[in-house]
Amino acid sequence: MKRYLTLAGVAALAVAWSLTATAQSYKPEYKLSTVVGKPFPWGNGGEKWGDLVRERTQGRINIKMYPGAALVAGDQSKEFTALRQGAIDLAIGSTINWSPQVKELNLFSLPFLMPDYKAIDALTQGEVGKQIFKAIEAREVLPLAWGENGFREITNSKRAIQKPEDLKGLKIRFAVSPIFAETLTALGANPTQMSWADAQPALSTGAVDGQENPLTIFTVAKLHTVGQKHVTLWGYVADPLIFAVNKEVWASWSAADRDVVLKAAQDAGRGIIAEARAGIKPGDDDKVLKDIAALGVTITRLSDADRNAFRAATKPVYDKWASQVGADLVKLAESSVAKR
Ligand code: X2X
Repeated sequence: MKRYLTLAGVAALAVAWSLTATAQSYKPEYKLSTVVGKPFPWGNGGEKWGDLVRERTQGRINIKMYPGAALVAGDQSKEFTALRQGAIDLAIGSTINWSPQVKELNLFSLPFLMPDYKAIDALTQGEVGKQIFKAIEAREVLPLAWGENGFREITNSKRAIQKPEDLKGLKIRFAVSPIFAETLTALGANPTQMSWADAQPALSTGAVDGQENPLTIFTVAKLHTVGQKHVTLWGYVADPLIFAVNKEVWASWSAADRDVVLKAAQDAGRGIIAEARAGIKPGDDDKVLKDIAALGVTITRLSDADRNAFRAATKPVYDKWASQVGADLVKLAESSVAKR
């Protein structure tokens, strides 16, 4: 008997094929990389992003967070490359960790560029932020939204740091990017690069004397228990976080689902920023500072003159790196900060 398909049969087949295609192009799990998990604000934001996306896509997109930079065996400096190449589907990355691959991200590591939160916002939410996103896209990764790790304060086990001379000879761990080595060297310290995973044991054995990180990292990681008895609020740099997705993964999703992922990133990003800033503003909202002091940790604040001494000592590093980052971008950043 001759077999042929009726029009209705063809249509049914087309629907079946497109369903199969959809099922095949969506993976059962999308891997999200972060350096720290819950209950750091960064990890809370990662979980929130996944939850919002799962909920708003009725489970079509299932994001699982891998903290500890686990998808790159803990080496946070390789996260961006793994995201570009597809070993990582999505990431919330610190500008510091991605700066070896995207040199423009060293902008945020220029010492004393950003004096306050308004300055961070003036950069990330303005024209500078747009140019930074373009620079990331030019490296074939799609940036979606901003978050925040925070102002990085210096801590150590030896003494209170009030002026550059106090840093002399201290072994200080930094995460990634030679700008940190140069800044710390300009201040007389001995910088050592290591991952976050290696930093905590190194602090605890005294292999290094100190480190620099936002206060939310200090409190959640309980750095006072690994000898960090002195915190100086110098706010020399701040690292924003960037929500991003691998380009092929992005292309595999429907337009409606992409929109969900984007909006959820923006929502989770706002949540991280609020959490990263809560309780550490000198003045009315300083609960975290009080909690740290209650642990027996000394908190050192800088006068304008003190801060200017650090700024002057690191000025050559700023100038050198301004040209590496791009003179025009740095000028735009400086004027955005001045106008904030
Ligand atoms: O390693 C660090 O210091 C951390 C957690 O702040 C970053 O990933 C940049």
